Amino acid sequence: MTTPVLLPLSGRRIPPLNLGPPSFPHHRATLRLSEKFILLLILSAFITLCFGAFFFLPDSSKHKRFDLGLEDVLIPHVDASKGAKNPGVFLIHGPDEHRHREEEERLRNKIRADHEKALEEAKEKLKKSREEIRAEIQTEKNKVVQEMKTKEKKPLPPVPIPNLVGIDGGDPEDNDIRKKREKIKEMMKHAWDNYRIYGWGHNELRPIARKGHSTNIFGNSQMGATIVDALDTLYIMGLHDEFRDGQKWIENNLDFSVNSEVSVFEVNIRFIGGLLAAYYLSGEEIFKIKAVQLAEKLLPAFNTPTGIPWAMVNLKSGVGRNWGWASAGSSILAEFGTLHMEFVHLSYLTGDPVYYRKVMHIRKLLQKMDRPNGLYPNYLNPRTGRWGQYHTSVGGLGDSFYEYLLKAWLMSDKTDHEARKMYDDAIEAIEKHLIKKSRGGLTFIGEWKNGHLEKKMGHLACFAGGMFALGADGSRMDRAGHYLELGAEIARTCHESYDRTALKLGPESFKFDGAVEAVAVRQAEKYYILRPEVIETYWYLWRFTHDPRYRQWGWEAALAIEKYCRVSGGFSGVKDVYSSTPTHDDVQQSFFLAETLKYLYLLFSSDDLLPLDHWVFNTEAHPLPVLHLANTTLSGNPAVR
Ligand code: DMJ
Repeated sequence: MTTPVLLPLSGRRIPPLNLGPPSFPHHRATLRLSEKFILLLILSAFITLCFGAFFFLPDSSKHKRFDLGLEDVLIPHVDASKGAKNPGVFLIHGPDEHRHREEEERLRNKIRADHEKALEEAKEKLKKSREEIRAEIQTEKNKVVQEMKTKEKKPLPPVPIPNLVGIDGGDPEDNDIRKKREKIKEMMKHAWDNYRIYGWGHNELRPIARKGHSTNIFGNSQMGATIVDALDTLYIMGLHDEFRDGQKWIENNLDFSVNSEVSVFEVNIRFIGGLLAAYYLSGEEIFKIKAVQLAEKLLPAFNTPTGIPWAMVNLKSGVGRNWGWASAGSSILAEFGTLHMEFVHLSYLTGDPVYYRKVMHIRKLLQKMDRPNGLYPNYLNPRTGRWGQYHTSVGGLGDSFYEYLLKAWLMSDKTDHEARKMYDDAIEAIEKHLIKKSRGGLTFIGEWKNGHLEKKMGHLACFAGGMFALGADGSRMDRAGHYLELGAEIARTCHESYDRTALKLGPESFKFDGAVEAVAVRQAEKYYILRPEVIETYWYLWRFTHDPRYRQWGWEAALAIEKYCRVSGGFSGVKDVYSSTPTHDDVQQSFFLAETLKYLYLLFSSDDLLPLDHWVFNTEAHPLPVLHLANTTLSGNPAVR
């Protein structure tokens, strides 16, 4: 800073602080010091301005404002069609003019006093030596660090812990089934041990290169995604040493104050979901604390004109943005619509309604919007609150939004009727417009794009078989039988998509076009990346029907994974399921441990392990307890017992 600085209040020109030449060791301190000084001056100017402006404001703006809070939660900030509004604010009018005058006078005096104090402080600062000022800055810094630490350590309020039923065991009676279950556990050990050796602390593993791996959903961070994602699977399999190893890493290394831009959705389903599930299963407080710390870091993503969150957020700066590829700068339905379960639990565990309010706000906004043919488009612009491209799918971009409507209802002990209604309405529209039967008699879920139905179904959409079965009970006009049947038909179609390949593993996406049925056509759609959705559907169908075909189909998939995806350094996806000599993609996805192996293990367990009337699985297969609020107990947590 070499030019003189103007002090706005007095008009006096004062020289800049002379802190010596900006030689290297002092340079940063010099800059910071000058910045601080300027900050003080700006503050003085700001106070002066406010002081002056106060007298020029119209009378009504000086009246006191009251925010109803709750209204703000229940009604969107911006209604795309009607413009901005803020129903949570009202003014006090009335005869008590005198009282208002006194109040104004009091405020004026306060502003005057603050202003003078700030000036005094600025003058005092100018009298101090460089060392003194530096020491003060250091003290302030230490104070902030200390405050942050205290905040991190602050214990969360004790809340009644839901009755936790069936968190271990599940030994099947049948010997053959028990052996299969053991085999799945061994596969988990292989995946975990290799990650432990070659990828520890990285997000994922490259099992062939034998090193860590990551993708843009985790930004440039090394947040141990596989550890967090795998914890609850380790726990239910009884792999307690491995679980404790993971816990130790989390205690000592998992840090969210990183300058990294992450996917809000992925971090929510894998990290927050994983940490919450680990907390409920083990009762270890650290998981809850980490989940809450991380959730706080995600909150700035909701600072958009509509309250619909950005797809990505920088964990350090809080700056958010959307994926460059998303239609018209939109946020994605399956991303902003897949936060509900975790956020409700966060509010439940912290006693802080902020999380609940964020997701309810999204729900209310969606309820108000027009839906073409009753379908939810996949893209919604967070600035304007308008839909982007009219593309609807139950697979990628849409999938877990529908799943979370149903699961919000289940998780609330079936009391969240609003969520159930939204689910029922959505499913009716989906059935009417997207679900068709192929010539060969296979039921499939197509995608609505550019005004017509694309007869293509993604591997991701195969989860819907399980969803239909899970939602059968409680369906409108008691159509439980119909939805169970629909679920079974989707399971059959998805099984066909596996069975019609050389490797007996399903492609990423398959078509129904003329003679082509349940087969991928484009080379780019022939890969299998260890995804869980088909096995997930087998498991739900197994739980609801006990039809042995689901265990048989699940076992076929497990054997194919073992044969074609297992390598000495872990498990890898394959690039072409139609080629009998597979090429590996060299990625062991974290969801392979969180979901694929967990669903397989549950498929070969008895139903008393994580029973579905007590647990609801988030979209990454992390079990969260149903909040039977009438039936909770403060000592229900195994850690407290
Ligand atoms: C998982 O991360 C979740 O299941 C998500 O909902 C979508 N797909 C992947 C696994 O395929």
